[in-house]
Amino acid sequence: MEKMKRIVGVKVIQLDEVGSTNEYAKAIAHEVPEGTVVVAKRQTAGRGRKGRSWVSPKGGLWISVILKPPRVDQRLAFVGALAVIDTLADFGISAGIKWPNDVWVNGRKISGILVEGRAGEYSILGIGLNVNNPIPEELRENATSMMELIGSKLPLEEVLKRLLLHLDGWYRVFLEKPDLLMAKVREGTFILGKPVTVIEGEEKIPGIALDVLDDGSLLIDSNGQLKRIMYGDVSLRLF
Ligand code: BT5
Repeated sequence: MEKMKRIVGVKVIQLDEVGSTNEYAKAIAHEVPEGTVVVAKRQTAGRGRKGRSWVSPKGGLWISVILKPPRVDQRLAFVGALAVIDTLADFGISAGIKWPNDVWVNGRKISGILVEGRAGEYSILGIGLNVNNPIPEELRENATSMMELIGSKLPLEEVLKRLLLHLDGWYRVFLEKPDLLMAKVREGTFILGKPVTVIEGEEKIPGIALDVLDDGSLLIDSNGQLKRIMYGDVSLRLF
């Protein structure tokens, strides 16, 4: 069932259940104004990047924001990540960005972001944030939720409200002062200066993460060679 509500001035379409809020958002993107948000209590086919799945039972925040910037820009993922970090801070949780699209707390993932779009038409900023939802056994080692960190259930609508306010702020920064957005990303990225392995396509590249460049790419020093990674998966190496 679809309900429409305004939260902090934002048009929010609320669904009880959907396959993926990103898919739903894409289907209606042409008919709704920029900034419209789709939120579902539960996703049955939540998606991550590269066809991976995103576990989305009741209790979490699963949202997609329909945006219409001049072009599809992967840096929109940072708008999502910084808004999630600020939202977590509002509830006393300190979090960092794991390039390119995750938010982590104490070595575990609390939020994942998926940007998809069609050039010249729309961009969908999908955000999954574990709030009160249970974390399945197989993800426990690497994933956490706000409830687990705080020790009690959180008011989901209040978390959504905070997230929407921060998204509005960071989206404006992205449009008007992208340099400031990227400076904040660098500040919030905890892998910088650390040994990492980057998986880019079929390739596994070991190196030291040096910087996030203004275009959003990751600069690493791989055995003395500088490499710019546009899109990939990063894991921290212990040695
Ligand atoms: C992501 O992909 O992290 C992007 C996730 C985006 C989810 C949102 S929810 C609203 C919107 N609608 C959608 O259908 N998607 C977006 P990736 O970097 O590929 O990470 C996926 C991996 O994260 C999986 O392979 C699991 O290992 C792990 N994972 C799955 N569900 C998780 C969860 N709830 N919490 C933490 N980790 C999870």
